[in-house]
This record gives sequence, structure tokens and C-alpha cells, in this order.
Amino acid sequence: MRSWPVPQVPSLPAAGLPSPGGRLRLYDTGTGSLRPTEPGDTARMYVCGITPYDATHLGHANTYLAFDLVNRVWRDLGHTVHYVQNATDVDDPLLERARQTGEDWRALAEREIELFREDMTALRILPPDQYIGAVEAIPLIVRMVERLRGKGATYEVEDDLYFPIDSDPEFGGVSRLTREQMAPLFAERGGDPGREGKKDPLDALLWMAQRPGEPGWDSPFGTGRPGWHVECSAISVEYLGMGFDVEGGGSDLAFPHHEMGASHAQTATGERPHARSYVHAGMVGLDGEKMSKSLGNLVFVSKLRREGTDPMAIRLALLAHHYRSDWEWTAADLADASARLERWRAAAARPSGPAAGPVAERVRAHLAEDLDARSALEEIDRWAAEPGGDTDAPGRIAALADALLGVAL
Ligand code: 5CA
Ligand code: ZN
Repeated sequence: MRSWPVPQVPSLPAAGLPSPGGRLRLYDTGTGSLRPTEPGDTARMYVCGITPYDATHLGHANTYLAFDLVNRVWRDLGHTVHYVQNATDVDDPLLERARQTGEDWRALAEREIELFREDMTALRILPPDQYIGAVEAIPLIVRMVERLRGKGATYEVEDDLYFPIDSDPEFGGVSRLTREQMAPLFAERGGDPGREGKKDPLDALLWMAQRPGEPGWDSPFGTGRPGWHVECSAISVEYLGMGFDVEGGGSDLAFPHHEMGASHAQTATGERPHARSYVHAGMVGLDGEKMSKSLGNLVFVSKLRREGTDPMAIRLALLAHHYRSDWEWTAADLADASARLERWRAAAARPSGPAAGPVAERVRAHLAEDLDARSALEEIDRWAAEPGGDTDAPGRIAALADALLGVAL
């Protein structure tokens, strides 16, 4: 599929700020620890994309923004970034929504993906190099299911195909949950623990035979459509290979989605790990609940934009919270961010200010330590509040805010 336009990212050395050293440390769910990312020249990242309906709410935006920071920090450290994202443009919840509203599911997906592209562009989120829909990926998903079948890691329940989790001796290594913790999450997040004929309640659907009134594609396992986890597993392995640096998404994807995806990939290829770090953003809520399509308590980026909110203020409102924390959106988030944006713009328009070098060093250090954007914002707040005689500083700080935080002043 078409991705979205690449925003200008200023080069900080070209702006007169020296190149940084060091590494980006991120909290890895798979080990439960803060670990340095150690990419080669090219850093490889896969981030799970939207299921295209009710997009783009602030929870989505917050998650994509977190991985945009990863992208920007790696680039600043001199890496090329190979970034891949999917869009789940065929799956149960999308078909269900289309049925409810009487809209064609393809039209719904196309419209919502376009809206998502517009929102991402407005928020200056760097686009993936490959933006891949589930439908267009069906041939490679089928190939992965065939590889699993070749390894004896599939079985049938009626005409559907399942992955037995006991084919991966390290199943559980991504989320590090106990079976007791897994069971309710599996049921809540698209699984079917109660289905008769399954060997283990937690086994995951790989290929679902076509149901009446639903779309289906031909495959060696009959006409049908892919399960959700194998979609991301196949797309990530195809475009990035095994052992890529970061797999990302919101914390609700750690189990079962990233766990299953890793098991599929590791079992199909015989290699491990699927990703070197599994990184998860916190959940944004509204009125005491996680913002979610099923609850309908959503604040949309496009609605805020239509009301005249500067997308850079939305970006700053989200950046003011640590990416891993769960938090609730309130009107004050936006009011504070708009005031901050105004202060920064006024300060960047001054003829001079305090020297930018030490600010850049501290901003980089905060971001390199598990993306502490909040502390990075406070560094620029302090710079904006102080007088100074360095005439290069305002331009350099503007370049810094743009390159690392994606905030165009
Ligand atoms: N298509 C799948 C991933 S393959 C999916 O989960 N789609 S989604 O549209 O439901 O969510 C897209 C991304 O936004 C996921 O990473 C999800 O974890 C994240 N997300 C969803 N709701 C929230 C929320 N309230 N706060 C933060 N992130 C959220
Ligand atoms: Zn995914």
C-alpha cells in the first residue's frame, strides 16, 4: 500500500550541533528490563498498524508517536532505519463493523487508512518504508502457514487451521505471563479458548475457512482468510528478516499478539529471536477506561484538527506523558501543550538565547534513556524561559525540537 509523505528532518550536525554518541536504551517486555538497542548500520523496526475503523484516536497516536521517537533517535545516532508497518485490513472486528453499518468492508478500510495517513502526516510521524495491508500480504502469509505445516506445527479444527503453542518450547518468552494470566487476556483479545476440538485453549487460529457472507482467498488449506497473529509474523519476517531490532505496539499487544507472532516466526524459520526487543506503549484512557473502539470513548486526531487544534500541540500533549505509562486524556493536556507550543515558538523567534549545545546534549540523553520525552520537553522549557546572547541558539533549538521531538516551531 501507499505509505504517507516523509516530513523534513533537519540534520543536527548541519545545524551546528555535534553528532551524539551512545545508544538508545528501551524497556524490553521480553526480558522485563531496560536494554540498549544494538542495531547495525540499519536499525530494523516493525510496528503493528491499525485495524482500520475508528482511527485515529489519541491512543493510536500516542503509540505511533512513541515509535516515531525511536526512529528519530536512531537516525540522530547515525543509523539508517528500516521501518515496516501493517494495516489489518481484513479481520473479525473490521468485518463486524462493516456488517453493522452496511458499508462494504473494503471501502471502510480504505477510507480509514486514508484518514490515518492524513493524521500521521499532520502529526509529522515518519512513515514506514513499507506499509503493508493484510490483504496484499495474503500470498506471503500463506507461505508462512505452509512452512508451519511443513514443520508439523498446524492442526485442523473443522476446516480451520490452528497453531499448537507447544510447538514452541519458548512460548511465553515475550510477555512472560503465567498460563493463568494468559487465559483471560487471550479471551479478551480476539482468542477463542472455548472452541471445541482445540488441543490447548490457547492455540492460535492461523487460517479461517471462509464463512458465509465473508471474503475468502484460495490457499492450499482451502478458501479462507488469515488469522491475526500470523499476519504480522509473516509481514515482519518477509520485509525485515529474523532478529530485527524492535517490535512495537501498545501494551495490549504483548499477549497474545506479539507472543504468538514470535512463536509462529521462530517455529517456521527455526531461528530465534523474532525481534531482539519487544517494546510496548502504555494505554491512553478517557473517563476511567482505556480508549477503545469497543467502548466508543474516543477522541479523534481528525476531530481535533477540524476544530483548529495545531497538530504540534497534540504532539506535545502526548509527549508530556512517558510512553510506557497509562494515563487519561483531559482538556488540560491540550491547554497546557498549546501554551507550551506558544512559549517555544516565541522563544525560537528571539534574536538570541542561551547556547543550544548543552540543551541538545541533555535532550539526547533523556531520549536515549527509554524515551524520556517529558524531561526533554522540560529542558526546552528552561531554555525558552532564560535570556541569552547566542544568536545561533534559536535556530539550533528549533532544529533540535524538529529533528528529535518532531515538533516544528
Ligand atoms: N491491527 C492491530 C495490530 S496488528 C491492532 O491492534 N489495531 S488497533 O487499531 O486496535 O490498534 C493499533 C495500535 O494502537 C496498537 O499498537 C494498539 O496497541 C494501540 N492502541 C489501541 N488503543 C490504544 C490506547 N487506548 N492507548 C494506546 N495505544 C492504543
Ligand atoms: Zn500486529
